Amino acid sequence: MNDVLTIGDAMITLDPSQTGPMRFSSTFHRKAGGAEFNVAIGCARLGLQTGWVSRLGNDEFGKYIRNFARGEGVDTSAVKLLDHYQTSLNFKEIREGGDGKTFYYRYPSPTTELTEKTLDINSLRNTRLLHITGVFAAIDPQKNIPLLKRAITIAKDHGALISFDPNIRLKLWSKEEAQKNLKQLLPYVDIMLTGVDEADLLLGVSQPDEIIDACKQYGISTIAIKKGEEGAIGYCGNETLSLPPSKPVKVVDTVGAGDGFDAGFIFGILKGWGLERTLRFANTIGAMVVSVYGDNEGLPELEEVLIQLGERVFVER
Ligand code: KDG
Repeated sequence: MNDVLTIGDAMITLDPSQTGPMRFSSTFHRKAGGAEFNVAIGCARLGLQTGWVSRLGNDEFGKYIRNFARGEGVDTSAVKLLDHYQTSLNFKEIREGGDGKTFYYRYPSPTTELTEKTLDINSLRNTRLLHITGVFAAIDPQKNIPLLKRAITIAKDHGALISFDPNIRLKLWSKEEAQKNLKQLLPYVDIMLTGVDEADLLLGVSQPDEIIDACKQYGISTIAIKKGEEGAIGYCGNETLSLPPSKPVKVVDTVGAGDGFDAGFIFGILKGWGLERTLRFANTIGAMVVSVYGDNEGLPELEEVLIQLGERVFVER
């Protein structure tokens, strides 16, 4: 039985060795990334039993990504490496201050071969929570929206919670396409994890109370609004909570912060923590991720978060 299962694409991420426009970056570090993949890594590092469903190319990069996930303790039994596909690539641009841009080389994605028929039913029946995002949906909405609905239905029928991060990437689809497709998933969602901009793109509202009301109309009972360096807002059981920013950190690379927040929030929910502790924990992880280069290198282990929160003392070993 997994605590968390997620479905999605992953890519070789090429991180520039200097900041500034990507066209002037002549050397890159080979890493791995992908929104759902990052959440899987984040959950596993915190100690959750985590599974990831995906398809990669049967090439050196596909092997690297699968082995990386395995090395982090992620269950990759539902990850298959396919001949005739190349593992996707993502070149990153990082500006001074940490903001990034992505340049995808991901069509056709090996996840083209992930269909309703090839879904791993067993893992969907055996997870406490299924995490889905708009990135996988955007890669092939016609196929992936019905696939996600089917996955959600199986997982929910077996008692799983559904967490959802809209993760709207306008390089993958238009706002209208994202709205039309992602709104179909919302009635199944238990936990919404969204940034303000994404909520605006998806729901057409940007004030926290409007976002909460719009989510409630879909029956979503737990909501986290990620506001980056401005903190976060949470809603659960009729309680709304506004959390100030966590301790300031030096921001070097913002990519993956939202995924780190998601992993932390999922951890708190599965541990049965209250809203405030869950939100603070998630927010702290988001801040830890932006202080490290890479999409998932800054995702902490549980003890590191507790030290950061001042709940445990750092002992040099
Ligand atoms: O959330 C971060 C991810 O988006 C990044 O690791 C890779 O751009 C990416 C994607 O589309 O998943």
